[in-house]
Amino acid sequence: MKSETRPRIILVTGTPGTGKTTISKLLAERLSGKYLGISNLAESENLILEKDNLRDTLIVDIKTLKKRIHIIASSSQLTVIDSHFATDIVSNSEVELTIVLRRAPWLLYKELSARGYNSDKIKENVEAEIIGVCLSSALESISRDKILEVDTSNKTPEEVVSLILSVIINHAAKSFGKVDWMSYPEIEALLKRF
Ligand code: DAT
Repeated sequence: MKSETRPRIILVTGTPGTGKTTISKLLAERLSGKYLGISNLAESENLILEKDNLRDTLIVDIKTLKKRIHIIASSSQLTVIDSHFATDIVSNSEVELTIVLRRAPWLLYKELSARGYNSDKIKENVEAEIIGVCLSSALESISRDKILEVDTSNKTPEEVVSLILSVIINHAAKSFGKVDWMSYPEIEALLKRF
């Protein structure tokens, strides 16, 4: 009888600039898996429904995207998916682990400014990080025992990946909900910029 192993999917989510692409690629490499960047996939396969010029963001065809992800992930033993809306595109039952990357909002501000994002887009993303939008959306669809929150601030990508590998390989305890940016003194000066 042919034995069927279900393809493994690890989601990496987080506000833009928290380090998803860097960490997902490194993690996929360490686990000999496939890296799948959802923004690139949506653009290369023409799954952009419209451009929201006001928010400088893309509206994607989620339904078709989900089907494509399913097909792509089925062709590999392990896929690391990089997307800031990752939890909308893969269901809880398909996911082994969801990693929510966090980054201190004042560092995120620097990162997004260096990218040349406009001030409204910086504000939107920094505020989303402060209130933890990506963690909330992960909690809406992914079970709590599959969520790992990692603060990438002041760590190297290698340090972040070894922390994640200690959970995946050595079953180190996962946690989330410990990040509270509002309790840091830096937040006051940052908010005054907006
Ligand atoms: P995202 O995909 O979330 O937009 P990115 O990986 O494209 O983020 O960019 C993150 C930038 O920050 C990249 O230039 C690498 C840098 N960086 C510094 N420390 C990092 C860390 N601990 N983890 C991930 N990226 C880090």
